[in-house]
Amino acid sequence: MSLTPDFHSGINHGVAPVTYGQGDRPPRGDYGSARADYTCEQGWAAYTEAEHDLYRRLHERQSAQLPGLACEEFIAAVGELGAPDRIPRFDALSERLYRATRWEVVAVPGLIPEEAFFRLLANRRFPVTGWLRRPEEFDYVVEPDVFHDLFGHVPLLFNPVFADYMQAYGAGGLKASRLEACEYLARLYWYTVEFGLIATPAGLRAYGAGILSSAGELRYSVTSPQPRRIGFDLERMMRTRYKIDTYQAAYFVIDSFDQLFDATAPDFTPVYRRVAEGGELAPDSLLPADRVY
Ligand code: HBI
Ligand code: FE
Repeated sequence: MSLTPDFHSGINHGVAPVTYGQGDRPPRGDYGSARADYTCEQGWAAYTEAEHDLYRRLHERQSAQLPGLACEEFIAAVGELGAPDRIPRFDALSERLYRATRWEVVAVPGLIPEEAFFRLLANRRFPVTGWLRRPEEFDYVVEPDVFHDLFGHVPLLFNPVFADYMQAYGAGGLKASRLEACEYLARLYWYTVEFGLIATPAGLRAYGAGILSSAGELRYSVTSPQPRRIGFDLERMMRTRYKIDTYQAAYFVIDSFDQLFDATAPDFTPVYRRVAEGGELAPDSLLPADRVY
């Protein structure tokens, strides 16, 4: 896969999410030390001063560009990660997070199989990769590292409605893995949790972790005239393929986190059937029914 750094979002999941580990790159991280549920120790003492400093510089660069681009709920919660100059200890962070929404952060060696991932989310345990990108990956890293998972994903887990959506997504995933609908859920995850936008009275704002942890895609997703921005439509998103190594061609816009949570209420079996019948859509497709921003 040719990786041209100037056109990358700050993160993508490198391996095609559904065919976990079969991507053209071997999984990165020490999976030998992981438990049966794929969790492992964070190994906080092993981080070097250079790694803490790289984390500090990543945190500083992203924090500077949040106003006017990140949603208010994210900005209000990002401070919960703790001191911005050192990689947080997951156990201390989990104590704060558990008090807020009964979630905890658990260390994993990197990307884990869908079933294990869904099961952790269904149990309100968010998997955070232990390793940090290398200095030469400052602007772009293929796999999710500790900065993407912590800075991108954890702050919104302090938001009660979003926290419930994440658990509902995990619970739905456990059912989907029996229905072979993992690809549809992976797309839903991608266009919401990773690259979602939310409409606010002040304009569109980012809430997706892949955007919020990206040096360039945060501004691009909210302000560039190039990508499509389409109103949230569950089946439309489940039909739409996504690109994993460039900025997104389309972003989907929710009206509220309640809308996201409410969408997980119905039984997805008929949804999956209609998605299968509807057929796949290219990332840059446009349908007559699309609510375009
Ligand atoms: N594993 N550690 C980790 N983090 C993820 O975000 C992740 C994963 N495995 C699979 C996956 N995401 C996606 O396929 C989800 O859509 C299931
Ligand atoms: Fe992610």
